[in-house]
Amino acid sequence: MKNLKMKPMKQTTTLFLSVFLFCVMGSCSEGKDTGRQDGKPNVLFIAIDDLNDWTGMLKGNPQARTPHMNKLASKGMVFTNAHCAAPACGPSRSALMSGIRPSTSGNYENRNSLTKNPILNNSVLLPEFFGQNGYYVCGSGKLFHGAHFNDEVHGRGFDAYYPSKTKDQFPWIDRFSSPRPMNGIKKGVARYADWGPYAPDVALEDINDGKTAKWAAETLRGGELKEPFFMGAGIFQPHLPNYALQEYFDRFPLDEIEIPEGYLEGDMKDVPKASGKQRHIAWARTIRAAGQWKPAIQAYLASTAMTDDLVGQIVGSLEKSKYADNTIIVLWSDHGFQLGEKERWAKYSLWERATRVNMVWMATGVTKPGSTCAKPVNLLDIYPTLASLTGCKPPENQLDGNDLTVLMKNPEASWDKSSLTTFGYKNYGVRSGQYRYIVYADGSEELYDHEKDKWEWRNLAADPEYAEIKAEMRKGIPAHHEPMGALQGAFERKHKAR
Ligand SMILES: [Ca+2]
Repeated sequence: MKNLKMKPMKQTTTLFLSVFLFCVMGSCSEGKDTGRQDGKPNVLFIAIDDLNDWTGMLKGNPQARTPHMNKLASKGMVFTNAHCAAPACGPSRSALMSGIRPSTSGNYENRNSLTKNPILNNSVLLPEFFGQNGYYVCGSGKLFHGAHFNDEVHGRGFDAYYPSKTKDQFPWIDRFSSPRPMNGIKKGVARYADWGPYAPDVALEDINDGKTAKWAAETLRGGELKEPFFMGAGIFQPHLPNYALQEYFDRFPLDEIEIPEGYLEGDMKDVPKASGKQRHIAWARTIRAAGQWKPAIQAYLASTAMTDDLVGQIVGSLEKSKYADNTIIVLWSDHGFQLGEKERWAKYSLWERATRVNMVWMATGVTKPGSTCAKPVNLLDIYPTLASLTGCKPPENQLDGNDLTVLMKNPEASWDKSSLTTFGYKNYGVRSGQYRYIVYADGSEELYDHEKDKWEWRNLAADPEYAEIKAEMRKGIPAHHEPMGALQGAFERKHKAR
């Protein structure tokens, strides 16, 4: 399937060959000629920010309402044990877009630079990869980490970016139903950790995520894209602040909101102190003390429901377009989020709540509609999998991830890999089919058995009975630990000023 290339030839032969290649690649839809001229499928790449497993397809919270994502899942394939490469926007997206894991690149945290990191800067970033393979590459919204995009990447690899190649859209607009902070918490949480409804006259297309979705939907429906194309659409919600239209808050009445099932009083008693050395956000305590736990959950659910409607706009438009039969869809979120579990209101940890992500694929003729796969996979696998599905040869000696097409064809295929999440230098979380193993830079450990303990309440690491399991899990930890790479300009200046 790899490196299928064609030279120009007479049109009839080209048409015959493109249909033939399309079928060979397993993408032939009932023998229908889709009109493609070079045998390569288009790619629709949908990124969602800070969306944890509170979705219909991952079933992390029965109160979540995501009908459009569920519908996409029913037509494609969901990886139910997928994890991020790093539990923060910057390093997660740098890893996904380069295919290089943080321990290889040294890009561990949001303050790390992408372009000042020679390993990442010299890599072929995913949009560049598609450009080099003859794709028209366009995008909008948050695909890279905002600071990387605005200050560093500047639309690198994109033929077009809406509305600008050099400046990302601001995540929210200043038209609210009441003065900010709308949650009434004036101290103890960052200013952007707010939530509440927009003013009543604000429509979806007025807010920036709505503009991204509208651009993607209209561009697809317009039918004038040069093929093959790679289109990226990045939705910022449900990242904080959780500002959404009132109608989405109304879908989740406050008196029906339940606290997270994964929350346990005293859950931190058997957790090593090293976990607190990672960026620990004490917002959970502040939010609870202010009596705002349930309103904050309501806002996350509301923002997720709004995001889901935007996904519905984009995917619905693709389905109605002429590209419907020859476009691969991958939808992913950059990491999970803890809404009070383990005393955190944040991502930034190596626990399941922060590492588990949504990863949905639809590749006609490859993924079986409504299928799921529980093998441990990673966002790092997206780059090599897209290369495989499109028949484009991946860059040599660059990609750390795995090609998932073997699991797409057979979700029960033999798979001896675990999924690795890195946060900061030498802190690792390894997920297998059954266990999560965490080891921090100081050597302290955690081990959880997901068959008995899906919320990771009972740390088994000190139990000698699990010595062999731990040894097995350690095989998922890389041998090389690249030192922390260069910082972004703003962080560098702050560092020097100290
Ligand atoms: Ca994020």
